[in-house]
Amino acid sequence: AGQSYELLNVENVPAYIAGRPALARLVDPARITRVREVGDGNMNLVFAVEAEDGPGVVLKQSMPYVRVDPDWPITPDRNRIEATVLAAHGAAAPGLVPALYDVDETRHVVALENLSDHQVWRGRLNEGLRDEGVAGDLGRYVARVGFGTSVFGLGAEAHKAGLAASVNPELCEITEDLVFTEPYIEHEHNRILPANEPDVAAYAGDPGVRTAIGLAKLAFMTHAEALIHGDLHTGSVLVRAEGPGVARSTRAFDVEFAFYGPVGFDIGALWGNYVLAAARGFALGDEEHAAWALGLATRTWEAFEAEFTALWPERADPRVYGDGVLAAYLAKVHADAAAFGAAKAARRVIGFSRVTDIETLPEERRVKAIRGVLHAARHLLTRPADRPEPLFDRVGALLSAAA
Ligand code: SR1
Ligand code: MG
Repeated sequence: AGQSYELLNVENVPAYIAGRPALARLVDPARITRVREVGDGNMNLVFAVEAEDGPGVVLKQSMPYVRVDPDWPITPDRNRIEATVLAAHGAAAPGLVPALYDVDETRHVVALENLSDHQVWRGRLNEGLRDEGVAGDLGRYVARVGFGTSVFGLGAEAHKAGLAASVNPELCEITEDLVFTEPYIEHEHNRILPANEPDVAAYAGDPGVRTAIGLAKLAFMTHAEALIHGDLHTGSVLVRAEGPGVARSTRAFDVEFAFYGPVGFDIGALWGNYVLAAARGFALGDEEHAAWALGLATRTWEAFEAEFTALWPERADPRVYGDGVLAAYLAKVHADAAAFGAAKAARRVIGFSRVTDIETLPEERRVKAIRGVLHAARHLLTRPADRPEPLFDRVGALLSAAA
């Protein structure tokens, strides 16, 4: 794809910082000690900048294409969208996203808080580490954003303005295709191990699954409830573990897929990734870790429900939105999350963009883990009305049986 602006690299980052007054005040270009390319996502370039004194900075630059596939054009304006959303999420959920320092709409760079003392949660889960409190922090994050950017939190006028300012059609189309369409059709993006072909055929060919996925896609495309994260998997979460003299810190990052969508999509993204983490645990014979990972679904849900309920008295129009509406809305988010969680787990074992939880397993174990994930996804799609405990008890039984 054509590109009319200079990309960052480890050599030109100091000069870039020198040319941005807001950054040069934060990091003296002459005192930079190290620049590392640390991006491990599919989309962007990410550089961590360390300085002799001070906390440094992270620079994230969007190209006009997908990082892992330069033949796939995509708007670099995703970078500006990310900055706008980060500011809104930072206001709604202080301390749960990285701080935003600078936005460069010409070279499509955002400057963010350097969180090098944090690690990506997916990696920690893969190592079998159990960070207590993170799932609850994320439930609170989704609740604060889900309330604070909604009609409930903003009132009618500001909600409409927020919605109009946050349309993100190209990134939404990626999700519509990769999560809700491609895994259910023959597509060149799909990669299926021969031993899993019958599993995928049974899952994607199930009429109940197909109807539930179709309805989930419709909800994703039309339910403009709040300015959701839009890609809240465990690789979009940074964690600093609690230790002597160190407080736990949880930050949701990478909000470029954000748009006004259904709040259950963010809860579901977490649930789907807990299922993947649990499938890995069962495949490796670590039932204890698998059970812990599945228990995170309840931790996230309970924290979400408690925080949203605590915010409810602040709602804009209590004349109409009474407590019956709260109960019914929470039930809707829960049911949505089950379907979205299934879609998010299944896409990672059928389609484009895989996850290390599954991909780093030896092939024989991977086949079983994928089978378990598809059984679990089918259950989540066809029994969405259950509460988390029984729903995820059954999910655990299905994952364990497949392993
Ligand atoms: C082009 S790859 C896009 C995927 O990576 C992101 O993390 C999202 O999950 C998206 O579906
Ligand atoms: Mg990402």
